[in-house]
Amino acid sequence: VEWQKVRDYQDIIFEKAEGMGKITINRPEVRNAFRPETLNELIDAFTLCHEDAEIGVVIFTGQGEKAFCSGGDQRVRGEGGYVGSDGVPRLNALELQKVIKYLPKPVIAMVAGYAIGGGHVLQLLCDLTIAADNARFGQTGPRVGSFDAGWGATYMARVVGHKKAREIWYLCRQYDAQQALDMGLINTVVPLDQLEEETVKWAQEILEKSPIAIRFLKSAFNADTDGLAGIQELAGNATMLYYMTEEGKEGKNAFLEKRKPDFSKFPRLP
Ligand code: 1HA
Repeated sequence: VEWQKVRDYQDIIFEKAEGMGKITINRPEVRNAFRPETLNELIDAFTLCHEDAEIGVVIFTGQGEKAFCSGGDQRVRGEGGYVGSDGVPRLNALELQKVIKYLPKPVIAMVAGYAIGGGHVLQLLCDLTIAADNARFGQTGPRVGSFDAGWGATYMARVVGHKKAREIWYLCRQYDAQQALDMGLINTVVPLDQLEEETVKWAQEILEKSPIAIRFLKSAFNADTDGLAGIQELAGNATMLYYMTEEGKEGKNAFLEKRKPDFSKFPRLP
């Protein structure tokens, strides 16, 4: 794939090609730990993927072979959150989680090496995860003085079941790629040198499918776990589809033409 750079960033790389976006955390010297600036750049790039009608699937990864992401950069952890260059403590990893979850296109985590802590929660929230055989997964919060009791805990329990999720969080062990696959935490394991090739293959298979079908399925999977916020998203997609119908257009046209709408021609199907 001939990746083309989309925009210049400091902590990440954002490229696209052939209907795919590719977002890479580029801080390999700290195992791709994120600081507030990294998260702001990720939110920006994922938002561009949301807006870009040419992109149908996003691949999310980390630079190098040692890590996908090791979570929050502990060197800038201050009182009340991670402190950026503006001096303000933030927990904007939670904002990024929302952006990934509500992006109406599949996001595939491509994991080589460690997906740990807040970095592990990010891979958890991606639609699919393709892992290299050197990948290692786990939470560290209760060991390093943190926890993600939001989706990090509750959605994990939906994915791997309560017993496994509680084990992962209470013991803070690491799991290799095969163990992660066996517990349903990821989708497949491939040799490290085939990681991108395999991930792109999965992305291309999705891109052959109906975009609206995929979009509704993603929002339905979200709606199941996200209460009214999930329904809001599912309903937004229904509205989009309704606007594309003649019935939906009749209401708008009648208003603009200052006449009574005539919905009589539209069937009330069983
Ligand atoms: O819990 C949350 C949140 C909760 C609510 C809301 C928002 C949240 C946002 C974030 C988080 C968190 O992410 S908490 C969890 C934070 N992360 C960790 O506890 C992982 C820390 N790192 C490790 O356990 C290990 O480094 C590793 C298993 C990922 C890799 O081990 P390895 O291969 O033995 O490398 P290591 O030598 O440990 O690390 C290489 C370099 O990267 C070291 O720097 P150096 O000594 O070369 O100068 C190391 O300090 C640095 N590094 C690794 N991870 C981090 C890091 N530096 C800062 N922050 C890191 N997370």
